[in-house]
Amino acid sequence: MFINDVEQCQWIRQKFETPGIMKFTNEEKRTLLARLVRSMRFEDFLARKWSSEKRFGLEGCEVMIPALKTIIDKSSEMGIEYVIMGMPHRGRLNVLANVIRKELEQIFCQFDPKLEAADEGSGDVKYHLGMYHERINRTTNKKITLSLMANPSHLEAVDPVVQGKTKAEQFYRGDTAGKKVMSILLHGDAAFAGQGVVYETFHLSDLPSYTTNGTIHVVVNNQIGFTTDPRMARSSPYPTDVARVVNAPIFHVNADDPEAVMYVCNVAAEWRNTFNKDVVVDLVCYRRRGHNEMDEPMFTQPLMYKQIHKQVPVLKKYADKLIADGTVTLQEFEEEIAKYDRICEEAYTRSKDNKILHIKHWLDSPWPGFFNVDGEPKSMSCPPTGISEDLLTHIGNVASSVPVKDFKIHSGLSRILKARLEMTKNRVVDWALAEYMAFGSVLKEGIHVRLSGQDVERGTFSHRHHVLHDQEVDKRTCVPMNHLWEQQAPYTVCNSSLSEYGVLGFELGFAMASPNALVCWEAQFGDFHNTAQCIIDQFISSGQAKWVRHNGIVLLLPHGMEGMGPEHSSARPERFLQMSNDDSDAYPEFSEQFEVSQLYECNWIVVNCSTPANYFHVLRRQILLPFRKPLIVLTPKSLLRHPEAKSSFDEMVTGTTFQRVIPENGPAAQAPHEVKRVIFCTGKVYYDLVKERKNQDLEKQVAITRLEQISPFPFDLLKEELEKYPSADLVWCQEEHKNSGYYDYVKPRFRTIVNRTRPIWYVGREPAAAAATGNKNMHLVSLRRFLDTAFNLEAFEGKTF
Ligand SMILES: Cc1ncc(C[n+]2csc(CCOP(=O)(O)OP(=O)(O)O)c2C)c(N)n1
Ligand SMILES: [Mg+2]
Repeated sequence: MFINDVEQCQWIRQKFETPGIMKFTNEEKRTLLARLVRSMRFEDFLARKWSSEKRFGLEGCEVMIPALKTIIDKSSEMGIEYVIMGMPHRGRLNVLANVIRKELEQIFCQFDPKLEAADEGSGDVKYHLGMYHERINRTTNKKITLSLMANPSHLEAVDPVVQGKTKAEQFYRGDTAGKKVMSILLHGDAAFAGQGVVYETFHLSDLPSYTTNGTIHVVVNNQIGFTTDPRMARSSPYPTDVARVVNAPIFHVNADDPEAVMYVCNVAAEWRNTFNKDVVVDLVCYRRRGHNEMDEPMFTQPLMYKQIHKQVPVLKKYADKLIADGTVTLQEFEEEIAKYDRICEEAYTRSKDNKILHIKHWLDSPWPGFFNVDGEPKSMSCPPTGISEDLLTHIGNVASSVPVKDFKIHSGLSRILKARLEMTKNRVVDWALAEYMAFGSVLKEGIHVRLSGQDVERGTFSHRHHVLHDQEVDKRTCVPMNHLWEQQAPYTVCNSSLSEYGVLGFELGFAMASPNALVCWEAQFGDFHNTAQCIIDQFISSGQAKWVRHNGIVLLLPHGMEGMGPEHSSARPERFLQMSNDDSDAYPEFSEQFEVSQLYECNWIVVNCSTPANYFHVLRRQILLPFRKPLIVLTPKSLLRHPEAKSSFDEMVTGTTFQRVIPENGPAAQAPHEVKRVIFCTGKVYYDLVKERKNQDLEKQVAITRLEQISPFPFDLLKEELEKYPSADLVWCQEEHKNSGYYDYVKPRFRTIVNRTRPIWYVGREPAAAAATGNKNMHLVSLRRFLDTAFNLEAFEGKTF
C-alpha cells in the first residue's frame, strides 16, 4: 500500500529494518511455547475424541492463538479495555477456548448429539456462536473484556457488524479516539480477497461516524503454502491475492516462525494504538488437513499434500529450538503438554454432566438490566406512545429554527423551516415533522438516536434537513435536534458511504451494543436494500432464532409506485413478509395483551404507515416495548408532500397510540349493513382509493380500511372489521404487481379469520417480472385500470373462489 505520511513510513522502517530489533526474553519465549502447546493440543484433543466431527481446525496455523494473545496483551498494555472480535470457522473453537477462555466443558458438551437446547429459537452450529467474557489479562494484570460476535456461514458478513458494535461501545464510553475499545477481524485468505464486504468495511474506516479508529486484521493465509514452486503454491482452489484488497499496511509473516509472528503482532498492535489506523497481519501458513476434517485434500492436490504431510509441526520445531538453546528442558516441555492434556480430560469428564445447552451463555452482547434475571421481558405490555402537547410544540419550534447565532441558512431552507413553524402553530405535522417529533421525544427520555444511510442528513427527497449548513462559512453545520434540551441523549445523523451491505451490517452491530438506542438505517430507495440481502437474511430475520440476541434496528425503505421506473419503486415488501414467522393458518387466541405478545413471538415487524402520526407512534413504540425486534418500515416518497398526508396533534398527544389498523370511519362505517364492499389496503394507495371513491360517489357503499402493521398480522382488529360488514365483498387492493406487494401474505390470513367462508378478491396490477414499469404512461394506465376494478361493484359477481 501507499503511505503518504513520512512519520508513519519511518516508524515502519525503524520497526523492521533496525538490525537485531527482534529480541525476546526467555520468559517471553516460554510463554510463547506454552501458548503453542495449548493451541496444538486443543486441536489434537478434539481430533482424538471426535474424529468424525467437523471442527475447522487450525492445523498448519497453530500460531494464530499466540498471535492473537500477543495482540491483545500489547493492546491491553497500551490502554485497550475491550476487544471485539469477528472471525470465520477456521480455528474458532480454539479461539473460544484459548483466547476468550470459554470454559472447555461448555465447548466439549456441544459435540454431544443428545444435548438439548433450553432456549427458544432454532440455535446454530457450535463454530458460529458468540461469546462475551471479562477477565484479567495475565500479562498486564489489567481487566480486559473480550467479545466474539456470533456469525453466519456467509464469510466476512460479520465484519461490518463487529465494526458497528465497536463504534457503539466507543460511543457509549465517550471513547472518541478508540483508545479503550478496539476490534480485531480474522479472515481466511480466499474470503478476504473474494468478498466485497471486506472492501466496504475497510472503506468505512475513514468516515467520522463510522470509523472504529483502526482495526487489526489477521489473515490465515493458507494459499501460498510453504513451497516456492508456483505449480504447488495453492492449498485452496480459490486463487486470490491478499495484498490487492486493502489500503492499509500488510505485514506478511511466516507462520512457521513463532517468534517472528509474535514480533509482527506486537508491531501491529503498536501501530493501531499509536496511529489509530487499520493494519493487516498476513499469517502465511499451510493447511495440514482438508477444508474440514472430513475432506480429503489428496483428491485434488496430491503432490502438494505429500509435501505438507512431511512438514514437522510448528510446535515440535519451536520446542526443539528452545530445548537446543537451553531455554526450556525436554522435561519442562513434556510437563507443559501433560498439564494441558489433563485440563482437557478433566473438562471432558465434566462436560458429560451437561445435558442442556443454554445459548444464552453464548451471547456476545449482554444487556444488563434490560430483561429480568431469567432473561425475560420485564412486562408484556407497551405504554401508549402519545406525548404531551407542550412537547410536540417545543420540538416543532426547534425543528423550525436555527438554534445557533450568526448562522446563515439557504433561502430555500428558510421557506421549509417557516412552513414547519406554521404547521406547529396549526397543530399539524407532515412526515418529516412527525419523524422529528418521534426522534426528539425519545432523546428526551435518554435514548440515543442514530440515523444512517446515503444522504440521510438532508433526506433523499430533500424533506428532512437535520443538518443545517452555513451558507457563508465553509463546513460550518448545526444539528438543531441536539439543541432540544439541556439534558438529552445525543442525536447522530450521518451520511454513509455508498454501501448497503457494509453499512446495514454496521448499523445492526451498533444496535446490538445497547437496547437503549433507536438505530435507523435508511435506504436511498427501498429497492437497494437487496445489495444487503445477506445481512437481512442471515442476521436481521433470523438472528434471534439462531443466537438469542434481540435487535431493535429500524429499516426505513422508501417504497411506492409513482412511475419512477423499475429500480425506484419497490422495497420488495413481499420478501420481508415471506420471511415473517407468523403462521398464516393458525387461528390465534386473543388474549388481553395480544398486540404485545404477538410482537414478542415474531421475528420482525413490517409496517406501512399511511399517516405521519402513525409513523411517529411506531417509532416510539419501538423503544417503549419491553423487548427489541427489528422494524421494517415501508416509507413514502410522494406522500412526504401530499396535502392530505398530514396529521393533527390530536392524533399524537398523550393517550393516543399506534394504530395497527385504521378502520373506515366515514359514512360507510355509520351504516355497515348497507356496505357492498370493503377494500383493505396499506400505504399510499389509500389516498388514490379515497379520491376515486369520492369521484364515483360511493362513500356509503364502499368502506376502505387500512392495514398499517402488516406483520405480525393484526388478526384481532381485522376480525372486528370483517364482522362489521357481513354482507360486503372483501377486496385486497394494492398498487404493486400481483406477485409482489402484500397479497400472498394477507390472503391466507384473511381466509383464516373468515374460516375460509368468504373470498378475499385481488385488485391491483397484473403479475410482472420487473417491480415497476419505466414508462410513465403505462404506469398511469395500469393505475386507472385497477382503480376502475376496485369500484366496480359487479366485478366479482358470479366468480368462484
Ligand atoms: C459468502 C460465502 N461463500 C461461500 C462460502 C463457502 N465456503 C466456506 S469456506 C470456503 C473457503 C474459504 O477459504 P478461506 O477464506 O481461504 O478460508 P480457509 O478455509 O482456507 O481457512 C468457502 C468458499 C461461504 N461460507 N460463504
Ligand atoms: Mg484459505
